[in-house]
Amino acid sequence: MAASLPPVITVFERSPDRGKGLARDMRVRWALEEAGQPYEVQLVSFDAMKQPAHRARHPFGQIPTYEENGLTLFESGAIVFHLANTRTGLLPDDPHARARAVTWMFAALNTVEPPILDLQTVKFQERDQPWYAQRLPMVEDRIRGRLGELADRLGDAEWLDGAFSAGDLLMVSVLLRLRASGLLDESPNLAAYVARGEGRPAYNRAFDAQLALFNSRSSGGVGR
Ligand code: GTB
Repeated sequence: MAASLPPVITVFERSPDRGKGLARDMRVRWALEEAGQPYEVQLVSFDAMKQPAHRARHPFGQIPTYEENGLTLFESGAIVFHLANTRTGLLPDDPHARARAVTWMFAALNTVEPPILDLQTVKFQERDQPWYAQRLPMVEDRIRGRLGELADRLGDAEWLDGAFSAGDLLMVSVLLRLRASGLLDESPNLAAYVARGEGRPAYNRAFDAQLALFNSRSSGGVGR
């Protein structure tokens, strides 16, 4: 039987986050590492992302995408879900525990990430608007509300529902985007939860791979 080729993911040719691991290929890389699945990367420029060849993979002209054995996927959450369903180590076997872990995947992407994305929009695209100073604290307070609820549920548990799962992988990935804002540090148990995620060997392999890529594409590379 012919050996199957490793999956290929698309990533920024030169990530605008300068290797901080904030682009959404990082969560896919992390899931691949948790599953022990070797993979290859295909670099795409901002220009190439909008060309028909890439839009055939991704209708919205973005990264990441995932290709394996004739299957093409986009949306980081769907890719992580596919990996969780086809490999071990990302979802529990017990059907109820599995359904709850999937619920946390959705919660990360549908309930926790949207206000965090609003904050990015305010900070990076709306700074020159006359209403910026009013809008910023409103968005920050919405995030505080969500983080408070999440912190209450997590309590002093290690992970959201028993053993580490793809739900934690996505939740930690989403929360990491808040680090620069200081909001995460207002909830010490969430900050510790994120640090636990970042401490996982699979996270570190994924982080180092994307950083090495960024440094190899840049003059005067950066560190962690
Ligand atoms: N919902 C999709 C998913 O989860 O896969 C969203 C995909 C997405 O937003 N992709 C972004 C992209 O391709 C990269 S990750 N953008 C190019 C475009 O739309 O033209 C978002 C991102 C970008 C930059 C930083 N950063 O510089 O810190 C962080 C995250």
